[in-house]
Amino acid sequence: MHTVKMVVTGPFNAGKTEFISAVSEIDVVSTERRITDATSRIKKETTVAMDFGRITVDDELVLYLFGTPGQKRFDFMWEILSEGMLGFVVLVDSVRPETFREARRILDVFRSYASTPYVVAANKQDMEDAWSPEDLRIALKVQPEVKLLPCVAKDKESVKGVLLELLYSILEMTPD
Ligand SMILES: Nc1nc2c(ncn2[C@@H]2O[C@H](COP(=O)(O)OP(=O)(O)OP(=O)(O)O)[C@@H](O)[C@H]2O)c(=O)[nH]1
Ligand SMILES: [Mg+2]
Repeated sequence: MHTVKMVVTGPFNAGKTEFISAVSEIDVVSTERRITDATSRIKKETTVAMDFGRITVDDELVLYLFGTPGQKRFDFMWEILSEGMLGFVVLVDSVRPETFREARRILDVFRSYASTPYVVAANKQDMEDAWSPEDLRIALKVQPEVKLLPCVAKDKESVKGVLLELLYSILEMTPD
């Protein structure tokens, strides 16, 4: 049995908790707490430490998913959560261009932790104002060889698609 640790990161409100909840076969261990500052106008709860979920791919392979907090004040958790990861997903909130710069910063921070494969997921593609993956690639300056995938975190199949692409990239790096 092989286990693969993947980290799901991205800016505040990008959909990380939703993403892990959509595919996890166990109840997600989440650490959401009520927001008491000005960001509460965006949503009522935020991840303060981590989300944890698990998905069995087949008899041989189990994925462990760790979601990070998005708010900057909890970013001390990022490096801890990245320990031992084999790959990561950067979730982008495709409807909030004001968060794209932060998404790019997070991508660079996680790349500095480990030179593992990663994919960028353009989340909330079901929303009318969503930027297309192609436009996001330009805005975030994502290199052509990096996978930038459309995503709807509420949709299990969509999330599975993103995780499989990351898994393929990981398997390409580790022959046998
Ligand atoms: N329409 C739509 N809404 C989404 C999607 N993904 C997430 N959301 C919504 O976006 C909001 C934020 O989702 P969360 O999963 O809490 O975001 P997060 O990245 O975990 O946020 P923090 O932990 O606070 O950084 C919630 O209201 C979700 O229901 C999506 O693909 N489509
Ligand atoms: Mg969260």
